[in-house]
Amino acid sequence: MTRRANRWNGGVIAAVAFASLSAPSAQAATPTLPAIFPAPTTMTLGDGAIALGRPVTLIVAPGTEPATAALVRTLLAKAGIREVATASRLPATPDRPTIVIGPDSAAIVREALARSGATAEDRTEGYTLTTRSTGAGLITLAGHDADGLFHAVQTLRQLLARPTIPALTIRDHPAMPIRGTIEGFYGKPWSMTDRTRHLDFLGEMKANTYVYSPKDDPFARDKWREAYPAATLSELGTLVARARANHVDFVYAISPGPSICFSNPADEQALLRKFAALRGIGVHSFYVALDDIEYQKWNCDADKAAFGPSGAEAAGVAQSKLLNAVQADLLRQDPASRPLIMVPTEYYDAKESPYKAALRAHLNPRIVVQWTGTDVVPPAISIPDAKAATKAFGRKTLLWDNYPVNDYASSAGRLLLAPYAKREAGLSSELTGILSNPMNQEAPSRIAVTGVLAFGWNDKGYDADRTWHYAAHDLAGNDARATAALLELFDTQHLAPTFGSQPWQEQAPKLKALLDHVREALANGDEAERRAAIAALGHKADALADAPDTIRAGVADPGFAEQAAPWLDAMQLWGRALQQTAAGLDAADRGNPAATRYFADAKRIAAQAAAVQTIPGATRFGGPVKIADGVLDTFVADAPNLIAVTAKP
Ligand code: 14T
Repeated sequence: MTRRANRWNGGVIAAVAFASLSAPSAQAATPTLPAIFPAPTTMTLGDGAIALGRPVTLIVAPGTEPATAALVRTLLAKAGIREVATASRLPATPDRPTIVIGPDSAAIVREALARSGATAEDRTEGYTLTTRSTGAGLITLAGHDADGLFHAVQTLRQLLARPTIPALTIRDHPAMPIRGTIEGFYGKPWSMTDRTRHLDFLGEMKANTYVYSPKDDPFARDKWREAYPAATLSELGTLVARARANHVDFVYAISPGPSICFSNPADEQALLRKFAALRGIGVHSFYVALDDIEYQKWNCDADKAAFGPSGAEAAGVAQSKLLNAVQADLLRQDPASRPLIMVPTEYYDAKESPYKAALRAHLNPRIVVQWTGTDVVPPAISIPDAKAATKAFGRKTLLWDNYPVNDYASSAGRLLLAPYAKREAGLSSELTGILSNPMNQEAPSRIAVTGVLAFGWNDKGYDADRTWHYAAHDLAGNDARATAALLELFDTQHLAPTFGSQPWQEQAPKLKALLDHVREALANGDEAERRAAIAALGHKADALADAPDTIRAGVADPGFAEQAAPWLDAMQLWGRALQQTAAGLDAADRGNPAATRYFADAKRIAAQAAAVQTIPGATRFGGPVKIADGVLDTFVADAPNLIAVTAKP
């Protein structure tokens, strides 16, 4: 018998004993519907299951990208399947589990689908994955296109984490055509290592877009006319290849707004020259960002002569002219190129305005327009909000979702680790897609971004909490203890601020419920209730104090512990402060005057905890790290006043 971490299923992570992988013990376990993230469009359970861990046969249909076939082999090896034979024909009854992969146009794939009673999925990026348990088992991955087949393999990757694959049929395709991230924040850009890991993560999550737009790359904004140094260009080229390997479209964004002279042909040429250099390293998709610029004043006198007096409407006309020229050039260079994407200067609302009317009237309808929802960091996004944006911008928009970005003043000292929530199911019919603007910290960003990508893939089947748990589990390398420790941390970083005073996600809901219960028991409970509440508080304090070490040891990705280091340090100290607080309450409740000393220790450790600083330069606004602020700090401060310290005779 081997012990393995079970998959996440329905809200409980448990280490469950399974029969050895090498024994064909499919009959032993009752097949259950797997949890796959992003949730597939449809998934139905059949009869029986296929036991893996023994030699399999792999049939790669003509038309399969060699890299996709190689990925299947890698995943099988990782799942402990050491022997993989190849074949080019389907056996009448397979004596080994047989895996067929390929485009759904290939005859052998069609034959395999038919044997399983399944049909091909005909949507862009779609696939069918069907397994049947007859004989030794048949697993078919049929891609509608190369991207769809790659996505099918990502689903297989999640299925291979189980000891047996149940008989099932998945037909799947994305609800939104564009899903991904825009590295669009202020402050320290991601490192090339961060980006490489992120592109691999996007591939695993069936995303298809990464926009390169760090505000602090001088060659993309202030010095936009200047060529990249050769070394930087070559590093970007490596990223572009990594994106392609992950079936992710690498989009290069330029921000000429701070200095461009719209009527100067030399500036238009400079922009096209910059794009041409990036085309030289394999970039085929481009973006012009016009956010956070002064659009009421021209940058040159010539623009006044060309477009009239400066103002929002004239800016809309001038921007449209530039963007239309860029779009025309893209098609000239590459007729198969993706549409140009832009973010307008008025990206933060869907209100009718002279600027938006100018864009509507002049901007080539092929060009994709982004907006952020209302107020830059919106408290929620509804279908009517998106409809208003469609109307204002004259086309379906691509949402720029400013979550979990933490580059603004009210996010200082925070990681944003709450589930991705408050986006209305059904937005897929009103948006062309969603790009998440992540945090300066790449690895912690994946918690929220997993939610964004799962929502973009299947907004109607999206479950914020379950996806959040999956993200924790995945980051923890499927380790149950590390997952639980991560969830403790996430609860202390649950608050999501807006630009206003009202956060859109509350702080530390789980810890708050427990602390409220302790307050309640102290105020109104009998002795047994007080003791039980104080004991629960002690356990919670232990969990908080222990989580950082568990995370440092248990989360496989070194980027996470590095980037979250100050939060882990501060959390450990806050956990210890709460341990002393619990000891103080317990002592006081038993009439032990040592309570005073415990409370004093708690206060001292809390002061140390509150002094932990963010890594200098890691974010635009730094400062003290916040841990469950407004919940944990207030409780530690209040605790000595909740109970009298008197010696029992
Ligand atoms: F273009 C956009 F959609 C956008 O959101 N632009 C910036 C973005 O780079 C930044 O990461 C994000 C969050 O701070 O908000 C925008 O930047 C702002 C917006 C403001 F209203 C920065 C300061 C502001 F006052």
